Amino acid sequence: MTDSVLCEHEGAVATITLNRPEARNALTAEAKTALLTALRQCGSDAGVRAVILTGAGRAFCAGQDLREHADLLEAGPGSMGTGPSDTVRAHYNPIITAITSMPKPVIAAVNGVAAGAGASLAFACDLRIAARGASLLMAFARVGLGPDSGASWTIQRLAGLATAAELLMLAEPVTAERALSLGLVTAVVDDGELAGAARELAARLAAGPTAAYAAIKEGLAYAATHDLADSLDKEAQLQDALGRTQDHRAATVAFVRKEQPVFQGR
Ligand code: T3D
Repeated sequence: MTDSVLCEHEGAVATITLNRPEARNALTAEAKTALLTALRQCGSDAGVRAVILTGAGRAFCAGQDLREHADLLEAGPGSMGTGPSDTVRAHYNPIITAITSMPKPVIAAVNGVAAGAGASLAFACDLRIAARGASLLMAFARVGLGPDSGASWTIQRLAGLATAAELLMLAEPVTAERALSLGLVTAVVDDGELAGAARELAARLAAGPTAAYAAIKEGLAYAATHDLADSLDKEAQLQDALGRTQDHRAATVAFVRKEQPVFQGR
């Protein structure tokens, strides 16, 4: 792991920290590659059952590193074998897919401003806890861009089409409290309590039925783009697989015995 992205493990919880606080954790090519590596490692590590994504210092993530981007624009297409906007396909899309397809819960602990693709990262996570002083800024239009990293898909599903158009076109900061009222974040806590609240939630999820959480993610993503008949069939497939898990059997036996279930994540 590089310094620009840290990954720490505590029990079954992994915390990925974007770590360029001097640049509000803006994403360089190197940081995006490191983030993708960390996400994929967490995804494939059976010992990790919940992931926290957060930022070092005052910001969650300021999105694309505009200094690096300006250099690429200045150098012109082909300067690095790619055009400047190839980063969407090369980096952002795989990062978002790594989060949404990860078979375990991913929590964004939004510790400060989340701007542009930085906000998109948070929206791609399963749950978002924001510090009261945090804000969301759909900054794309401020630099003459449209949404990327899934924001056109996620915002309207979280908060509706009208809100998505407003946030993307006006590109004004959204306070944590407004984000909560819009459904863009799951909870808001006092700034000093964010890390603890995220750890507590992640520990709870890490002690839960991991395969069921993976099925919840898969089922919700499927239903977002399919009709009811297809979604019913998908649910049946997922339930069939879950019915054969050790966690389902153990939890059913525990219920009958009036005991608390202990989930092993299998
Ligand atoms: O091809 C493609 O499609 C590319 C993909 C693009 C996807 C995107 O993410 S587009 C959107 C890019 N992000 C932005 O437009 C946000 C730009 N940043 C800001 O608006 C503000 O910095 C913040 C609202 C995020 C934070 O404001 P504040 O007042 O807390 O901090 P600051 O003073 O503006 O910034 C502190 C430092 O971080 C400063 O550096 P300095 O002057 O101290 O050396 C600033 O330049 C740096 N910084 C902040 N954001 C970025 C950044 N450096 C590079 N890239 C950034 N995005």
